[in-house]
Amino acid sequence: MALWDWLVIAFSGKRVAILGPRGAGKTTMHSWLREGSLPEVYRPTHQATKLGSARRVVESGRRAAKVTLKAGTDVTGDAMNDLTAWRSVIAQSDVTVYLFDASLLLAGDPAQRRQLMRDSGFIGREIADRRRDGRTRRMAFVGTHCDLIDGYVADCSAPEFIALQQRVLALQSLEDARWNVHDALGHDEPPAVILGSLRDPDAASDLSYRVFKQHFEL
Ligand SMILES: Nc1nc2c(ncn2[C@@H]2O[C@H](COP(=O)(O)OP(=O)(O)OP(=O)(O)O)[C@@H](O)[C@H]2O)c(=O)[nH]1
Ligand SMILES: [Mg+2]
Repeated sequence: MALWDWLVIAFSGKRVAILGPRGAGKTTMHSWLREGSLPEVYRPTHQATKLGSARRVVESGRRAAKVTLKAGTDVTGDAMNDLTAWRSVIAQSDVTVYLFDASLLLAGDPAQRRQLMRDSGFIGREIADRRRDGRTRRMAFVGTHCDLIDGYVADCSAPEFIALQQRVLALQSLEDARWNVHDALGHDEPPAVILGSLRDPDAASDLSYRVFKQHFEL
């Protein structure tokens, strides 16, 4: 059964929902943004957890962004059982970040693909239902675990990185998932796909910078 984990944080006054399948890196990213450290071991999130407020500086090389994280909730569970919780997360968020394991998706993992389709369909419907609530919603798909892909280089201006991005963008499942939310969002372009890794602090810092500062300009 599909398990979902949700966390909502307030980012410079914006509320951010971090969603995605099991093991995609939600707790890791949350821990990085809130505490500046990465969990030592993988502990699957089993139940909703309250998150306190925190101040953080997100750094990437010489660049730094100050962020204040307000209190939020880290929710997990079977999509069918946790419907109310994650629905309310989407309803409250300005920015939705959907994490997926890019190495699994690229390897053709059927579970990752199925969940991507199901999740994006659900998110699209939820956003569409709230189109007239006065909030401008934005979304990005963020591929983690790229460090596990053969030949991965972390420098996003390198030809190898750009080639990988093209391979991922060419995946039909990701294309379909982006279109699942495109109409609901009502923007000209379907949501962006941002690739990286949460394997170590440097990688996590770089990826969060590119997602939250460069892309969403939060
Ligand atoms: N190599 C590598 N490992 C990663 C990356 N992102 C996360 N991980 C690892 O993957 C495992 C799962 O990460 P979590 O952040 O706990 O995943 P989650 O999305 O919270 O998963 P659930 O709570 O089960 O839904 C952890 O061991 C992380 O250290 C990545 O980009 N690269
Ligand atoms: Mg988790």
